[in-house]
Amino acid sequence: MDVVTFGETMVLFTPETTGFMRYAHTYSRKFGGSETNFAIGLARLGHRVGWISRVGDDELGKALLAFVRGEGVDVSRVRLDPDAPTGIYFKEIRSANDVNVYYYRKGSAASRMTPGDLDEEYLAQAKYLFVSGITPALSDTCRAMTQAAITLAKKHGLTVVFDPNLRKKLWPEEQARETLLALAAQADIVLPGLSEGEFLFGESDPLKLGRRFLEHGAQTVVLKLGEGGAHYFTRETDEYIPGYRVDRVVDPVGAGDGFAAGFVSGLLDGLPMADAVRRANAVGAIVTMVNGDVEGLPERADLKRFAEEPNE
Ligand code: KDG
Repeated sequence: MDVVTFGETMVLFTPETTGFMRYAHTYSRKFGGSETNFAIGLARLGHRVGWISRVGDDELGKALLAFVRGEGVDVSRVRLDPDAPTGIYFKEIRSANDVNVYYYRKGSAASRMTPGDLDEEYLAQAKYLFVSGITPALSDTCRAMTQAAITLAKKHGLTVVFDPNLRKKLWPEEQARETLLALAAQADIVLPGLSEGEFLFGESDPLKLGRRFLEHGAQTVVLKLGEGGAHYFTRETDEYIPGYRVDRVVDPVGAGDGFAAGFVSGLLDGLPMADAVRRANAVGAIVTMVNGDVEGLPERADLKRFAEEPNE
């Protein structure tokens, strides 16, 4: 396994019509969750990736599991929980700039995960652990699991990649800030968006923000600037990498996970930091052109077409 991740994936219903969801009568059924969006992104680029989770032992949970498995992600560590349902979320796209998500996930199977859901041997053989700031927001036991995963990853020499993925609907702001800062301090690589950085450090200047994350503990920080691209910072250097122009954004949800997949894929391929960030920008941009959290994630040939990357 190159990468292991853990967290909740939900059944995603999207109205077939735009505008207020209250008027929608028909919905498409998809699946979405930050960590599987990321994992599927890596699998499409040919990497080996495993996902640890729980889903309900129900029809939707089985469909979700079959979907993620079918995308080439190892789901051997996912448990079916007979006592709790699979989480659901709705995505209302009023316009590309006005997307709302509505969660029905309280008490879901995944929110009942504990440190006991982690398999130490399984984690130990990977190179990277991807941690999303969504998991610690789900419950106290998920928060404990997140910390336990990082501790195990460090024990076994994995590189810990952390995306703060701030979701204000899930928890009180003060608790979110405190927890996400504590996790960022332990990660090797942090992938914050500009607004997440502002939320965590009260700093909006990208250059100062990048350095704040480094001082806080990370070895590498890649600050996501949306359409503007990204700026990476290491102990030695920093560089701004421009983004790609997208003709029409259809659905921005999942772009950050695609960005993370592109970046880690670049690192796994041994690319220099600037090129890994370029790949991250490309994957993130491609994702926005397609409706769905994962449907737009590119394969190597798509990346080559979009970003003139070599098609290895
Ligand atoms: O990054 C996209 C995710 O936010 C989406 O797939 C759903 O995992 C999700 C969440 O918790 O919002």
